Amino acid sequence: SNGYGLWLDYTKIKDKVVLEGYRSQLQGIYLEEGGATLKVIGEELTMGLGTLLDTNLKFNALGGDGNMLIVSKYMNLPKNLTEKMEVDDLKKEGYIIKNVDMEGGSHVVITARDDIGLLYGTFHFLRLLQMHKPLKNLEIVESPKVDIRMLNHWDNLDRTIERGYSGFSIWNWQTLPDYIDQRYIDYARANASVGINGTAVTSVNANALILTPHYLEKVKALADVFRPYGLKVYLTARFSAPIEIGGLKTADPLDAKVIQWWKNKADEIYSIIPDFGGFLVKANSEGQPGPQNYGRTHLDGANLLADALAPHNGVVMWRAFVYSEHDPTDRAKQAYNEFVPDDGKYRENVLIQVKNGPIDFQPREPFHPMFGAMPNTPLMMEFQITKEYLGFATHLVYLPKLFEEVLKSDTYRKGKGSLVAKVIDGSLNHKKLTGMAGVSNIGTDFNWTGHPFGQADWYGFGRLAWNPYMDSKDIADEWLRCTFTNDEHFVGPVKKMMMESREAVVNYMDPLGLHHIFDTGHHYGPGPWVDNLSRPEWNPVYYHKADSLGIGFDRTKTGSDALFQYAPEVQKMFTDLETCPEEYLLWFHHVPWDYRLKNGRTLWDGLGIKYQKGVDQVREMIATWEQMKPYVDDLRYKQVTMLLNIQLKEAKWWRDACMLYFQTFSKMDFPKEMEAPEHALEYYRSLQFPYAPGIRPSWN
Ligand code: BDP
Repeated sequence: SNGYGLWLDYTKIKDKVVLEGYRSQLQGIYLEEGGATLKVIGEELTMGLGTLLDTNLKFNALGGDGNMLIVSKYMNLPKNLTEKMEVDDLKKEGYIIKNVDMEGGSHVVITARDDIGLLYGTFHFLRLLQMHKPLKNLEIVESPKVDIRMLNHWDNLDRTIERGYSGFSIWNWQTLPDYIDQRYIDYARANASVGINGTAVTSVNANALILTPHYLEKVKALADVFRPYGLKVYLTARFSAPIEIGGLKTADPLDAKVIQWWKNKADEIYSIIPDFGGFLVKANSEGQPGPQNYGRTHLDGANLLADALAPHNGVVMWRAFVYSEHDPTDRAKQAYNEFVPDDGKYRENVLIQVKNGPIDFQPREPFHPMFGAMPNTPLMMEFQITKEYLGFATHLVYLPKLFEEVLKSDTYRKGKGSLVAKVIDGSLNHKKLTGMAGVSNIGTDFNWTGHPFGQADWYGFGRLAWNPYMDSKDIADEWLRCTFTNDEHFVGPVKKMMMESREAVVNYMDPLGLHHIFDTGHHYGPGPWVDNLSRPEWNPVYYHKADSLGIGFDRTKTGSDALFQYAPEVQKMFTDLETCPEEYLLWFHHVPWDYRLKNGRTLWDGLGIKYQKGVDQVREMIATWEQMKPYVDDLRYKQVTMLLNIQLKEAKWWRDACMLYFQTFSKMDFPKEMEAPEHALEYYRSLQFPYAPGIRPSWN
């Protein structure tokens, strides 16, 4: 295997007992007839079962002899089957997989209300086989907990990808619409296999050209490929498009001509792509145009686009990632201040898309205070699957662990148990519209994601968007078995390595609540010393605030009081040093260098010990991987080995650069647990990147 096949790279089951069991259970297939999605199901079963069981499958009519796999919508199943099934809980896109015994045989039935449900059920069923699960006593009832489960591609029209580390954009705008790259199909299939049902194909730093007829024809071609897989297309809408491609003098959201322009544009798009999903918008953020350019608000802007899309059932995903250099308060507070006062005033088809934390996809952030604070507005989650601040596609960091931590955080907005997951699935405030987005890590690299383990982040994002209560460990288990092998000698240790990898990166980059101490522009290596960028809140020194007294950002009442934006229980927990988890210590507090941590050591020692621990954890990962050679193909074995060695080198780089720099303030000796740095601080400060992918020109 070379990695292109992802977790869907079916291979013949080697375990004889398992294989024979499956063969006798699956003597034939009944697949309902129908349109494009049913055809896709047939292909997937032919290829999947054909390969896994190494047989030519027989598609039969219902009612013959033998044990069958029956794939059919509920309404089309014969009564003697449906009477044995309970479908009340089955929602749109959901499915049931169940054993039903009848005269003639013992069958496995996959049923659903719609074709896409059948497709999702089919993928689930194939996963059971890939994982060697028994096909007896199946009683699987699955419905998605979140409506919109989508990828956000930060892909530019010239095929570069902002924060993309796996090659160039897979969308070839030059050869579209006439040339359909096989990748588009494989992409749709992979997404469907984990329940992803939407994709915004263009960057949030948008180019208005995508909304011109020339490009819309190309987008239509993609939408046509994706449709059978249940994947809807969304586009990013540049707020100034009415000026740039519409010839208007203004983009003021209250201007009648502008209102008409967006309405016409929406009508035009839907005439080309009837099931178009809607717009994703970054406005008045980091130089992007928006309603505030005209003295209007985010509310005005979002509702303008919502009204244009509403007749076609389209949605607006308006991003909350806004912060202004003119606002002297803490950057972490700004999104909440902008949006929360307008809770309940947004149109019904608007979702506010909120990053998981209040700053920007750091290795660890507390959950965003907007979650739970807007009970009358749908808030959707934005995770970043591409690892802008977690070592790009070079470091092995299993992200679903991070996602899970956020989703299981308690907002306390309606008392204990008001988890972020409940905000996202809408259950906390009975939301009608729900969503989760992940900034894609996919590119033209042969294996899609650069690092072979980056595939697990795509996979895991999809699984969590389907069910935000899933355990990241179970997801790792699934992914490993489907992608590599079921051999327990492999699955056990590698799963452990994945589960620990997130804490490792926090330890060697940003321990104890440190954040945003990355070097300028590329955000790859350490740059805690950077203080020369034009906007204060782009500089690492703004975030760590190290001085002779101590380190950390005081976000309590004595500081920026960002804590005020959380529910009282959360405020209290983070404010009190006794109860503030040490993971968030320097996020919320400026603490003296000789402050005593829970283990009795000084903060300074604790910092050094954490950095060292991160390095040691990567060493352990390498030791684990070395044992895995017998279970993995040579190619991926070598790739991961090389990448882990880079990760070790860079973990040390982070440790040494940060500790040497912070030492200029603490003036204390390194703790005895810490290995001595290999170079002097000046060396680390002088390191330059000749080339780092994914940066926009003149970006911070
Ligand atoms: C930051 C990235 C920047 C994005 C921005 C965003 O550095 O490239 O444009 O987020 O989310 O993480 O809009």
